[in-house]
Amino acid sequence: MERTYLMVKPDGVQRNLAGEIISRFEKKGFKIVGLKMLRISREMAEKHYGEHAGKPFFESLVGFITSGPVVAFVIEGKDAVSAARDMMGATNPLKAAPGTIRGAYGIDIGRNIIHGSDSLESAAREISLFFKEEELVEYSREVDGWIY
Ligand code: 3AN
Repeated sequence: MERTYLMVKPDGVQRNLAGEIISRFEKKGFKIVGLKMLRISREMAEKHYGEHAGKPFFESLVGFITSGPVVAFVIEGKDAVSAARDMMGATNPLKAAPGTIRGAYGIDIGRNIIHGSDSLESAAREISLFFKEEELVEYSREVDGWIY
């Protein structure tokens, strides 16, 4: 079982898409093990997007992600990291397949609605950046192991 870090970005919250997005992961069968709304500080944003430091869009990326509240959540399940990336769609929403989250709801690469960790290593790093250990819950569901 894997865990991955997901975040409805400020544009998704502004557009009232948070519930819809969380719902897609619930309906797919992933288990939500952490969930909160927060306003990201500049310091956290620079850590989170560290790999993009120096790129031409870095300042606008940090400015955007700190511009309003986000909804951060952690899901758990089989191949969670890559499955969530597939459900999100390509970085550029205009290139994202229509059934994906970005393909369904976005147009602009700078406002692409959702973030999801791109590897198991990033997932571990991002989960610990945004969630304290005690904010993540362990629980079992009746359906664990046999239904999605
Ligand atoms: P993804 O979010 O699909 O993992 P990354 O990690 O390559 O994509 O980029 C992180 C974020 O940086 C993207 N979600 C997007 O908002 C922004 N971004 C990436 N490439 C560009 C670009 N060429 N112009 C503007 N923003 C970009």
